[in-house]
Amino acid sequence: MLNQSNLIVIFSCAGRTGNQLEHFLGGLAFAKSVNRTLVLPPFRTYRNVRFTEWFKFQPLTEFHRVVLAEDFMQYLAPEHWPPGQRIGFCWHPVTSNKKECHMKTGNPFGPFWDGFNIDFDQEQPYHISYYDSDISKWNDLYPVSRYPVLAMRGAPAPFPMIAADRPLQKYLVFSDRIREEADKYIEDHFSGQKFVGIHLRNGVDWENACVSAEGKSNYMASPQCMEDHPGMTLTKKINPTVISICLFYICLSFLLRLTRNKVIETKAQVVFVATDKLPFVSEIEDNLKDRNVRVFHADPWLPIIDMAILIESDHFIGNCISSFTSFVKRARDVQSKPSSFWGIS
Ligand code: GFB
Repeated sequence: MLNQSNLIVIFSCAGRTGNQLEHFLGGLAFAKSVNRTLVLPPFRTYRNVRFTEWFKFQPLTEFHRVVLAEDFMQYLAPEHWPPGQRIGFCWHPVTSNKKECHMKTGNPFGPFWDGFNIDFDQEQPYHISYYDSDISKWNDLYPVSRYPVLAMRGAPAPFPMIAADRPLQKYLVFSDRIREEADKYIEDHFSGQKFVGIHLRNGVDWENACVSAEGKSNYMASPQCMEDHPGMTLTKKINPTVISICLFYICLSFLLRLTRNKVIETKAQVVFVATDKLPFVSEIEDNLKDRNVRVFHADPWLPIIDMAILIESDHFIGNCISSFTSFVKRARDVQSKPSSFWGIS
């Protein structure tokens, strides 16, 4: 397998965990549509995290040809993409006459490529949109014979990903290490018990996001819940005629009510809270005292462990505009597990 020259290297590490995973799946769909082998990039935390630290390699091969970035650099790059011939591609609107891609400008871009000692000899903006990503257009412009490797600054795919690509999630299977760590938490704390998993976003970046989202019908990951509610807008106000995605930030009683409803509906004995900041453990526990429900908050060293636990819950409540939620929701959808969103019950 490691002898081909129609490859695509996509830096899909813009943003944090949920963002990166969403970009990755968009890139995977794109690689398939242009029939180029996808180089599996590391994820970016404070370091480059080898793709297989988080996900298995094999399931992805059932969808498309892939090669690990580390293998690509060791075995293929010296022949097909040697220093001196490294072009960095990026998307600019057709109206733009910018000539640069700034492939390595800033963090995490610089450290990502530096992790492989990659420098670019040339930068080349492209203007084809994802929706035109048929093989002929790309091959006419960038034939494999001349461009054996396309290295891109970001996935040439929309963010959030298009609904049709969401089922690709099924090819993202956690590595044994991530699976075992999440399973161990469940085993040690509430083995065999039904649980409702909830995702709370209430850090300072979310406060700002809530302000920016106000009144919009589309913001960040919101298509995941807004697409079924045409004409509705995002708001943090309490208003039954609109979706109130940020509501729980200011209205704890709403959070408690929906959590309680889902606990009763699923006959859960446990609530598992994943959050970037405030878990409201005692508030949720007090509100469910009559049902003897226990509330857990793991605060794991890796956010992806929270995701892996949430995916296992009997019911999941997520945040409509969060891509962290999107990952969990997509993974549950492909397993036909039920989920709902704050503000939409
Ligand atoms: O995953 P992410 O892209 O989702 O970024 P959003 C949110 C980050 O916050 C995660 C932490 O990668 C984690 O580092 N985080 C959020 C959590 N929820 C949890 C949780 O339940 N458990 C743990 N352990 N960590 C976007 C950001 O976030 O929100 C943008 O990507 C920006 O940079 C925007 O900040 C407002 O889509 O929710």
